[in-house]
Amino acid sequence: MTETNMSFNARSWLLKLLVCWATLGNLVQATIRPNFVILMADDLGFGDVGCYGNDTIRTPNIDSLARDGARFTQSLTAGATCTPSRAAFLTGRYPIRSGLYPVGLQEVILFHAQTGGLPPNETTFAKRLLDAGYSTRFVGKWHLGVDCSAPGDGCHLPINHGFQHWYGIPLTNLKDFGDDGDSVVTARVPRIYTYLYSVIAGSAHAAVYMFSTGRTKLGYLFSLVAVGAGGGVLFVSNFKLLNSVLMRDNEVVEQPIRLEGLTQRFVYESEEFLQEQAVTESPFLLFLSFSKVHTALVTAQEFRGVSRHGVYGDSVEEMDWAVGRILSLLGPLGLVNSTFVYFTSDNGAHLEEVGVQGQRQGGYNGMLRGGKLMGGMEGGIRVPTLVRYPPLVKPGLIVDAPVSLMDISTTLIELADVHPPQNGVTDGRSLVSLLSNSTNESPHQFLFHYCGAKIHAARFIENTTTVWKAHFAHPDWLPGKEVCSYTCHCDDKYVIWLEQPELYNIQQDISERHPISPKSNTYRKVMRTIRNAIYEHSAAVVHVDSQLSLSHSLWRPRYQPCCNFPACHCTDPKYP
Ligand SMILES: *[C@@H]1O[C@H](CO)[C@@H](O)[C@H](O)[C@H]1NC(C)=O
Ligand SMILES: *[C@@H]1O[C@H](CO)[C@@H](O)[C@H](O)[C@H]1NC(C)=O
Ligand SMILES: [Ca+2]
Repeated sequence: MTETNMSFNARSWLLKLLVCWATLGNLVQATIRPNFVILMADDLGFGDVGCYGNDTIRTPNIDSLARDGARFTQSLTAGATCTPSRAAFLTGRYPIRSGLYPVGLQEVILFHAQTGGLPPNETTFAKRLLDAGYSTRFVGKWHLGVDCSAPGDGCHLPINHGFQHWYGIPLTNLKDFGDDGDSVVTARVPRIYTYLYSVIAGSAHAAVYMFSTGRTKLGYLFSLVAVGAGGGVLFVSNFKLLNSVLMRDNEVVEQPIRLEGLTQRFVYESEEFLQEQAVTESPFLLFLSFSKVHTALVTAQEFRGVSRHGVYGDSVEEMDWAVGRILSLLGPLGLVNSTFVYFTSDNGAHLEEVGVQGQRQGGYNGMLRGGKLMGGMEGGIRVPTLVRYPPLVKPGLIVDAPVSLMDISTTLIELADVHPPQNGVTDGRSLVSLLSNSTNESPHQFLFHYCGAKIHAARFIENTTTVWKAHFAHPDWLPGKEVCSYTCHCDDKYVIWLEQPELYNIQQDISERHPISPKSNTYRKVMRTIRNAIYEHSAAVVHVDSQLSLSHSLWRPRYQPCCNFPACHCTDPKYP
């Protein structure tokens, strides 16, 4: 054999080996499908946990994910409040595409007996994983609707969106569900009772007058208005009874919810599922969606007064305990290496949240401007986000590239090796390359920061050191402050559209304190690029009707859950 021949053979042998290795790699990838544990906090701020620089709050378990996995420094939700953000998270699509945008002042689903929610034709990642053979479970807060077109059809519930079973709150935790008399309705509309009583009195008077002067049609009309307003009084004053509901699959199991110990129940339900799954062949998806740290801030007895930040801090620490319980179970079950753990928050901290005595009850967004419900304000959309998955992610990895919560859908689908395409446009991108540290570039070039149906801000990711953020609109903050009276709104009446949009290099100016001069070439060039991107994106968004429209949001008594009618009172028999 000549020398050339030999080296040729060696080369072809090496080539064969490489091909073989690559195929084997694919095979391994195809056969080992990871389990997924998704942990989602509610309203947890960017500055509320230890691994994001908070040195007075104790979150050792959440911090352990940063130590053992990846910490994202620029992870963005697709909405600055619960319902839209969660819809986008589950579908990998901007909430405008599924109709989860407000048309008035109702930014989220606020009560049970209405018909809006995540439409059944949307495909969640849970649905796709279920179709691919995953066991799926949802525990905790849903907040994406209940019924569509018949009382009790449960068509918006997790059970219709890819989860085999679920246990939790269809709505959200609300101040009204606590015991201190605080109410989100009266916080938003402080004089609601005065209004309603005035309407009742006024229209009753008018009705009497109309009847007495023989104008019976008008008389009936005014009577109807009076009765409607009376219904309003009943609804508002019984808000807790009517909406504090806990479900298992399609059944109401508790009303009103006992908030004390609820996190413990969520943990227990999750542990039960993990234990079942550890002995089965099929991979699983567990979505544990905490009702913390949204108000009402009620913790179990053993977490009361433990933190240095009042009842809010206690709630953060209780949630951290819960995260610890889940993580520490994966070890003994032998699931650490096969399980992709993701922790995030659905939106940033609610800066205006206060308790009955006016004490602050919202979280902290660190160096970021603004908070929850402020559309494109950074504090409302940049959230703590961590991933632990030992086969892919090296411990202590820090990812500075902008990513979106919408990316999780695509990432999970890729890791699970699921192929059939999703219904409609996907806005999420895979994070696999960032997580394996084979790139430090964002998978996005643009991200649009919506407030309701309108884009209030946008990001242009030029390269790893330059990320531009343009603001087109601001909330109409209280004079001299960067907060609204209780919540900001997306409705144009409550928004200031800027004549001169503001531009920042947010990669270097995290607090957005140094706007780029509008006179500069950079400003003109970058703004042109951003405007073009917005134009192209918006032109391609197919209109769908709002799920938060008035017609969806009228109170429908027939859709009202009520266990042990007419008491509307029951206690989950599993947790007596
Ligand atoms: C830590 O979080 C608490 C609770 O939100 C907040 O009040 C405090 O300012 C934060 N501290 C630091 C140093 O970030
Ligand atoms: C990133 O883009 C900016 C603005 O165009 C440019 O000044 C900078 O050199 C670029 N950096 C890299 C690493 O490409
Ligand atoms: Ca939230």
